[in-house]
Amino acid sequence: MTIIDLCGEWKVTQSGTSESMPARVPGCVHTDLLAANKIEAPFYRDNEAKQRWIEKADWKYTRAFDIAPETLAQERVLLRCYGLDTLATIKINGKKVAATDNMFRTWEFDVKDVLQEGANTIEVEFASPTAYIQKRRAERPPDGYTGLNEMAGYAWLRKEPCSFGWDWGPIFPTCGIWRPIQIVAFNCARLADVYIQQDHATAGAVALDVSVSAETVKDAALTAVVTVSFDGKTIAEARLPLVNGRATAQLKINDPKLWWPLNMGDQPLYTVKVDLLDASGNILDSTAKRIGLRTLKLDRHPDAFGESFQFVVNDVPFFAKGANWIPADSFVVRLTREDYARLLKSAVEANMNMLRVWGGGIYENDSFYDLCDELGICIWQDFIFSCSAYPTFDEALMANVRAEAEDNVRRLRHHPCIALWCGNNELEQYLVGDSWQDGKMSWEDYSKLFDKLLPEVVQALDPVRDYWPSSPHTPIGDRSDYNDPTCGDAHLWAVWHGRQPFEWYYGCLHRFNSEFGFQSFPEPKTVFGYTLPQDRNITSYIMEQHQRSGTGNSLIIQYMLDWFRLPASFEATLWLSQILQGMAIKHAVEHWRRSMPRGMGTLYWQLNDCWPVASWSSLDYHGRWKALHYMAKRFYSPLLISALPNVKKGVVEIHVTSDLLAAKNVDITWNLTDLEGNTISRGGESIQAAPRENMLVESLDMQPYLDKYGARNLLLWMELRTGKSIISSNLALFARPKHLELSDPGITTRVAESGNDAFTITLKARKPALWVWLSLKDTDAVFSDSFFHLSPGNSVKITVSPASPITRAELKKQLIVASLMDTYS
Ligand code: BMA
Repeated sequence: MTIIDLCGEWKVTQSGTSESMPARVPGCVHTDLLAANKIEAPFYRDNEAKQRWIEKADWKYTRAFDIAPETLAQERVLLRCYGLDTLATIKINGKKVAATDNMFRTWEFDVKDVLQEGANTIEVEFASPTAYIQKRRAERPPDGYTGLNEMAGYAWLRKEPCSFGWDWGPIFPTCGIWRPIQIVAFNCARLADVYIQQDHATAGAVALDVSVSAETVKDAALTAVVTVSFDGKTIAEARLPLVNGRATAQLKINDPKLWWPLNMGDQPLYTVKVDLLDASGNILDSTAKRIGLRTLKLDRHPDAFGESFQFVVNDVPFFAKGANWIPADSFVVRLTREDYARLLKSAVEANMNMLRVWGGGIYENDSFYDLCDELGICIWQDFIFSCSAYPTFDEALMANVRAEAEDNVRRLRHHPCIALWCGNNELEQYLVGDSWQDGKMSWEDYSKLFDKLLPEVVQALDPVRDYWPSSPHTPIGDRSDYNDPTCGDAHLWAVWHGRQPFEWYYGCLHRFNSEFGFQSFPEPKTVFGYTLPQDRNITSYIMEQHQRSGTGNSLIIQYMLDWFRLPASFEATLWLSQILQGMAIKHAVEHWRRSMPRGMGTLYWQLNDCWPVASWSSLDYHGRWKALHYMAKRFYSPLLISALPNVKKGVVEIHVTSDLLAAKNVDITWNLTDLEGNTISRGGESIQAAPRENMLVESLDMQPYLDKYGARNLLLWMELRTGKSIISSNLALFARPKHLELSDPGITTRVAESGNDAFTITLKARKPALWVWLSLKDTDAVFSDSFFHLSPGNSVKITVSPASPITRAELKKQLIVASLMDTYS
């Protein structure tokens, strides 16, 4: 097989003009214009609005390439495009090869007849996606519902929905050859498909069925050689003839090393290689897939609360802890494996074992799923349909979607990380109703796609994986009655969109919370990157341009005033918004972890950002950790100590939640102090934390202390240790922090080098210091902890390896240590 890579240098021209500029493939027109200095940085201030002309134009990509006579002489010669975004017309040597209309498909076209020996040219012209969706809308009015920030009509085009704007994302519907493109030439036959099935029924072994199918150009005797290797060593091999282009190899792996999600075990990966041989033993084609040996199911069975909704890996149910993933850049083409690794490793550091690839973005790149396999992050994978009625009455769209679903299920099904296929995001919630004329889909139209077409594809190509029609979805009773607390998954938005207080979460006992969230601003460093000094007020035009959730900034302030004093400066407002966000999600997650096994998962909205913006993310566009991410690291800890204070009843419950697979002996202590840090009462006990359970360890009678000191003068500090190490710590308040008369905590810091460009920062406080955070003025750094509480007398050691090496003196100069009190003045 000959493969000619067509990636690299191309030229791009705006259609109807003659000036061309250099282009990169894979790439997109916005990044090409940026590289050619034709546009300013798209995310800076309000440049987005000035760049909307780009999406209205058509763009032509061209390049020349050579074809050797022996390539052209092969029996089949194809053009293979792994991703064309989106409305492409392809010509080779001036002759039209094809037109495409789906960015999520892999396209192949026979090009033997249009190619010539020697010099050839290829041209891929992209038509304006926005002109197209406007045209389709006009043909079949009115629209299905679209949110405030999304361009209406995006449901007509199989293109990343959020590129048309979202309530956290800008409008950059770009175009380009966004994944590799190549010429493929072969004789006789090639591999058409390889599907690997695992059977775990026998103890001590895993049986693999490797089904191979070939596409043949002519009759020929073909052989498949299948090898399984682990750690570079071949551990199983089979060699078998293909009959009618098919063969299934059966291999056995003894003493299998099982794949586990994060914190449950390791992530061993096996490689399954398939070679296709002709009668003389020549290799015609080969492929390799990395697999993990595990079973991973969504378990739904009737139980005391209704119907369970829990993921079960290797027969062990586990609490899913994580967040929702959106495209990590408005220009997804510039994401590298390193970018994915940085974000996914941050997810791991925050103890996340599951992410939901949300249906308004893209089916992610292979490297994303490879990394999740390696890191033990399970993936809830939505098909890419979100927040709109879809015109499923359009036969051509349905055929297009079927091909897209088949491509992506085939591409991704070998990944051990994938836990679930889900039909769509939030369509059942409010988009299905009487008719298209109401801006909604009928249930009949909805069912065609989400109850029939997509589950059919999953059943045919990946039958062992579960399919879930929508998120959220309720499987019992009236399905339009979403967010049923007894079954299914829930998107709980009364906090934030519904303006309910954080305590609202305590009334929710859903089975699986796949979305809930609260916004914050990014940190000053990030905000300074998209603003000028005169923009630095949260009500400025530019700050509001970088806020897409309606009146989001005023909502942040509304909640802030419920909890905190009005911050004294712009920067303090940014930081305090992060603390507020962290608290909202901490309330929710700790409550739902305590509710296990009734509730078996929390995926907060949202992990990451696609540009610098005020949003629900815990990692900003640059991957900088917001307060929420540090708090997630603590509230997602496998062993968690948490408190549930009830001032009205005069009690506080102390809980220990364990996600561990085995019982663990732990020591827990609590220390009730006044605001000066003087101990009023303390206690502790040693317990055995039951595996995968929540335990109410203690109900402390607080009435005497509330009577004597008042709710505004009490702090309850809790710690959970195994041996000498503190595994989890927490603080309970009995009044809103704004009402606490805190004193200056008098924090002191000591900085020591700890080798390999890392430092240890020792912090001490004279008085209780709440939400102590660290940052470096000009250098990026993730600290071992931040946004924690410091009790007097205790010293806390924080480690840090700045992103770019700096000296101790430089670190000391840049180091900012602050706490709640610093937002007051
Ligand atoms: C959800 C998501 C997104 C949205 C988020 C915040 O429901 O599915 O569509 O961005 O809420 O509003």
